[in-house]
Amino acid sequence: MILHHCHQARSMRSLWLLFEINVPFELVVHEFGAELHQPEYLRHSGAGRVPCLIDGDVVLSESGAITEYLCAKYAPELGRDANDADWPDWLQYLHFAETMGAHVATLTQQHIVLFKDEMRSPVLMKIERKRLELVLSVLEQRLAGRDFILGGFSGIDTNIGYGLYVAQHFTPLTAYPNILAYFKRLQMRPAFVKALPPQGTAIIYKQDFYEVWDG
Ligand SMILES: N[C@@H](CCC(=O)N[C@@H](CS)C(=O)NCC(=O)O)C(=O)O
Repeated sequence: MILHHCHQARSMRSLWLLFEINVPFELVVHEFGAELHQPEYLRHSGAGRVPCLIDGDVVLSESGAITEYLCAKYAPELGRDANDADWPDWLQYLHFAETMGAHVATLTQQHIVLFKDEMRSPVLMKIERKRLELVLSVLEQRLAGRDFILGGFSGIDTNIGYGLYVAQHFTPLTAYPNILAYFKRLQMRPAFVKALPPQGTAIIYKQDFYEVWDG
């Protein structure tokens, strides 16, 4: 099995989950940017995105699908199926992770990828931060009285947890006590720590926090 990855990108979800499951795999690390748009890589992931997981003849390049696949095939205890009472919640929150993903991706574009001030939109930055905060308030309610999204650690927590790992760069998580406690719980997991970028490697988030920009 091969995972194509960029440090701090959504592929961190799949890397973290692979470490949780503890199956052998080969990790191929790319630099975030032009390298993903080379013809050789586009053969695997047509839109030039990470993650991309290759398992024999199976090629998947959606982090939610990879979570479903890895849990179903290698770690059913971390997944859910239609026979489980909390399967609807599994589906809802696995996909909800990409609602958060859309906002943090736009904020990443605005604050980091668009490197010249004239390319950026302070209006869009403010709107996307507000929309992210609304998503976080839903998550805050879900986590009231819970340690994890479902009844124990599951694959979903890698998808949601990665969203929080990025979100903390754009809005303070201290406004959400349940989320903060949950995120601290996740950060203590050895598999999460193993999925972090090694010291000295190229990363996307070079600052701890990106303040709303007023132009
Ligand atoms: N919905 C996809 C999104 C994948 C995605 O857009 N990944 C970003 C990194 S976080 C990427 O590869 N961007 C490179 C690019 O757009 O060129 C998923 O959840 O895996």
